[in-house]
Amino acid sequence: MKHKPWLVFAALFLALAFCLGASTPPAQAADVIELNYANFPPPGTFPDVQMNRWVKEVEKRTNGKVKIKTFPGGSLLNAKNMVDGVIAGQADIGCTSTAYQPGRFVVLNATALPVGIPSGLVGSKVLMDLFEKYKPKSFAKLKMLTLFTTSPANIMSKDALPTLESLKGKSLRASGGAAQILKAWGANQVGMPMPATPEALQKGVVQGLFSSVEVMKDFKFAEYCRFVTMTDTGIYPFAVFMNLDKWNQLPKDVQEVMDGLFREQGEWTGKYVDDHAQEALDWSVKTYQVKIFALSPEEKAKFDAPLKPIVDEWVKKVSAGGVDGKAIVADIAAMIKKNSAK
Ligand code: 3IO
Repeated sequence: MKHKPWLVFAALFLALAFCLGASTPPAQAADVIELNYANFPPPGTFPDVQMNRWVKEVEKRTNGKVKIKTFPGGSLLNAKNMVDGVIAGQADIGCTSTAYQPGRFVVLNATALPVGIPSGLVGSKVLMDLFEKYKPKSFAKLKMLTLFTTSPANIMSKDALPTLESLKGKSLRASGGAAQILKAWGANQVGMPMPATPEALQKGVVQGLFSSVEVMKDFKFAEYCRFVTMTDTGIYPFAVFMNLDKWNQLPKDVQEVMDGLFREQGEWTGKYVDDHAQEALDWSVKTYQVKIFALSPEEKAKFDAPLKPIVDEWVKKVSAGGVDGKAIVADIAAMIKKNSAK
């Protein structure tokens, strides 16, 4: 073997660098805890806005001790693999709509039944109350950071759908509890996560969607959907959670900052989505002359009638699986009342 003096130099250099590295006090940068946060919808949508608000508050309240890198638009994890991805540590923090896995998050998804949640703010408070009371096993491997809901769902469509009769056979997009509501109304319900909806609308796979109306502006759905029917029923629940090992490694003061944000962030988001839904409707009317149908009391009664069996059927179904559905529904009713009074 030929002698290679540069190898000796390289080895010496590395050994010296190692000794120096080990004896030098850790650099400032090493004190910063870096976390990443995966989100499924694109920038500017309400789950993205709340993510940026939370990140800013955590960085501020920990005096820069925590630095969080955000991955919106499914760039790290998407709607369907968010929860398992965070459990596996592919991201430290994740945000998803639990409606995309209705059979997995039974307790939280009960809020998406037609139980009369009047707003995103009340919905968010109810969802947090429910989580704290039931501590669902489906989140046992995660640390919950906050919870919130959308505003009540309305129908956004290419054609005018002002009556229950006009929904029959229309292909409309919805997921989770909202999907059950659409089916009860006789629409042809098509399930897909929100980020897949713009293409489905463009290609004519669906003729509209059923969700909270801030998407009219944030996803520019008003360009396709020139009609909104104000059904104001059904919400989508959202959860933001952290990998449990990551959480357990955080210093106590950082954990306290995040725990202190649990309720504040959920309520902030509920209020934001309510305000933004109204703003988006006004914008849609002004920009695209979108027509909004309010339901007359008679028409409202027609929309409500087919929804009555949904809750009872859900109670029967989950009770067979060992979940006390009746207690959950009763608790939600009481929590709506309590949180609407304030
Ligand atoms: C939603 C999801 C991503 C971005 C904006 C949004 N507004 C309402 C939702 C609710 C939802 O999850 C859905 O699929 O309709």
